Amino acid sequence: MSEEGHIHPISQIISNTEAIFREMGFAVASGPEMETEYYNFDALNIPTHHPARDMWDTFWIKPENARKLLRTHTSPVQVRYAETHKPPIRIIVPGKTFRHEATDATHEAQFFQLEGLMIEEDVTLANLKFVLTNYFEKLFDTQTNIRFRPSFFPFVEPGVEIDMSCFKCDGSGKDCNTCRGTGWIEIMGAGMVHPKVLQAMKIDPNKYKGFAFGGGVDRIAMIKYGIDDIRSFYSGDLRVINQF
Ligand code: 2U9
Repeated sequence: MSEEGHIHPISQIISNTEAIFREMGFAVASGPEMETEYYNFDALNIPTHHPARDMWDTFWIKPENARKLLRTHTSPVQVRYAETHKPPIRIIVPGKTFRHEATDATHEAQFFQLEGLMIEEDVTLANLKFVLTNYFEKLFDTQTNIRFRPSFFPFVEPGVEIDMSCFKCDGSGKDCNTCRGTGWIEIMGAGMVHPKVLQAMKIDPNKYKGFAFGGGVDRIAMIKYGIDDIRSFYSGDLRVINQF
């Protein structure tokens, strides 16, 4: 076996993603992993009593009354970016995120997210559809369709779940492990940025609109490479990692 090192599969997804979005005029932004309650929750229209704020879902930094935490999504980076940049804004934010939860095959207490934000005068979900279709086509190297299903996230209105067409089969394969014969793969959430979130970023919701999306990089890597246990990425077992 070769002794040469190589790039971790999660890092491969992130660098391919950055290249694809840069071609579409998106900048890549980053920010702190330790956040304040304001940037992680309040600015994103997540109500005070939302269960995500619970000490069982979020790692709070001691002393708890300092209201600092490990970010549960990369969304605070978009809020910070909007404080220092005027629209038009086109950014993606890949980065490490944290949830205080039990680990199993599809959950880790530490994982990677990919979020994106585009704010201009006339942005719609049609633009989101184009941008994400192009992203999936380049990342999975195949012709792709996407569909929206109605959903809810406090920071967007309307909110949608995004499915991409299966890149392994045409939907007729009942035994397809990737889409379980449905032809569709749940890949991300998205929506139009909520007016209250635009206001928190000091952007006039009457003048500007924006779309935002978010998903797990680990999940994208698991789908792309057919990995069924998220813990494989962090186990340090070279027999797993060297396959990708
Ligand atoms: C700003 C405004 C809006 C980012 C978004 C989602 C929908 C979403 C989850 C997918 C699975 C997180 O990894 S996950 O647990 N996220 O569905 N994220 S819209 O919306 C934003 C972000 C920043 C300023």
